[in-house]
Amino acid sequence: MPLRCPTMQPLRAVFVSVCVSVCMSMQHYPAAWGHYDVCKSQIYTEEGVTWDYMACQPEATDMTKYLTVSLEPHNITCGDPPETYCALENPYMCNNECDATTEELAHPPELMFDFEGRNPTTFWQSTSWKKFPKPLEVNVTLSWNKTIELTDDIIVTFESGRPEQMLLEKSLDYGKTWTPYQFYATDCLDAFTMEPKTVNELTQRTLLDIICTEDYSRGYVWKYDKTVRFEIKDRFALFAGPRLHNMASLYGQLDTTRNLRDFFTVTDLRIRLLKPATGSTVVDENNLSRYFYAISDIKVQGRCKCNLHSNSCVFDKDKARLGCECEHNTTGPDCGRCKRHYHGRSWSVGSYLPIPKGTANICIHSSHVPVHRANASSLGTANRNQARVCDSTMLRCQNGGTCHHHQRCHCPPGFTGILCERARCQDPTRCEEDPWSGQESFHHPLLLQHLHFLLPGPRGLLFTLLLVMVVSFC
Ligand SMILES: [Ca+2]
Repeated sequence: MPLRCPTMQPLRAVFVSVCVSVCMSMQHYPAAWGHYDVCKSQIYTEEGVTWDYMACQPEATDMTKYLTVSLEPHNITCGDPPETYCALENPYMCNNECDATTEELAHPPELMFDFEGRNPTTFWQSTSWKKFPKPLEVNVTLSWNKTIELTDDIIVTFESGRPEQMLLEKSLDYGKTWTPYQFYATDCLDAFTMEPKTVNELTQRTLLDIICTEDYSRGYVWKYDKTVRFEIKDRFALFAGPRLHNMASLYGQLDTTRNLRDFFTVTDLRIRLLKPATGSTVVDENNLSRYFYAISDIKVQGRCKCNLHSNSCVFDKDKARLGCECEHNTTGPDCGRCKRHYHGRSWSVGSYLPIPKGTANICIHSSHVPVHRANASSLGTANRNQARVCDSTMLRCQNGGTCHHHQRCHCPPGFTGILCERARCQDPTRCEEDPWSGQESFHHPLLLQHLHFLLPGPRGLLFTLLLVMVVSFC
């Protein structure tokens, strides 16, 4: 896991170098892949202390803490007037009371998101199907007022039987338009004229297909299987392998396929309950109190979408909304544009590639042309798809170089470097080590000098010698 290096003082920069070198050596381990939890760190180069920028994203978390829930119809919650319900499997067991005016007997929507683990469970409950044969339909809408990226399965736990027909929808535009995520039915053909499928039948090519599944609706023995899932991880696994061990492959796909990235991104989710569990092919019209919806828990794991320009997302209680704390000279709720005076080139999303640090694609000052090494990662040396190395209008290749597809500068003879900023070395015996190789700061003699200065005495010498051995080994 990359270490943070939060120092500003020149002398301590030596330690920063060590810190960065430790970071880099640790990042060889696959376990460190895909964290993207640091946006920038200070490094020591021949030009002094400077920033090294990386793609970064907030940690995944329980997103139900930040949502607002709304129901349609708005008066669909039970208890006004009070009602008594019977058990689906036993019409003579009628001991479920709902009364909105009594706290112990009320079942408001927020009980879908409270801390579970208590016994008995707490749950939201709808009115019963007293208007049968008119359909009993309820929309449960979860809104974040912010784009978020789903990172784990959506799990809805029912206290009633699982619905015989249900649709999960998503919105990417704050609820203006909706698209289906997945259909659920005891009989997909009958309910939605769709062939039943399971997520296991999806392939990389069909991952974005919207399916109808019968996995979560069948069976009368609902007491033992109460959950309905939308399988995010199984979809990830199509690229990252069954145990998600190859996240690099997934990140590569997310970088290059916008549809795929958008597939897991939402501002709102809508659970459309279309037909309650009946446990039978016929509805018992003499006891409609057996039919209703009740949900005890909804799990949504995800992270704020910050376009890889922020590792932190905060909830503003006054505005009641989440917002990214943007780095890389970006701004906006999703870090979706460059800050004022930082339009040296057009805004660009960060990139997961190259693993493990990605490419920051920072916004640069309008008057600034980046030539120093610290921006190497932000210039996108390795990402062929998202990173913009050069721009014909705003960020010119130097010394007569020409920009090709925003990806590389074609340099004239005699010049080299990402932006053709360096004279090509004619005599290798007199050339310095390539400053773009990314390793020279570890071998810099000043590093050892400063270390010995900072750690005097025999212990300092021993430490210095140990460091020399480590550096030489690297
Ligand atoms: Ca609950």
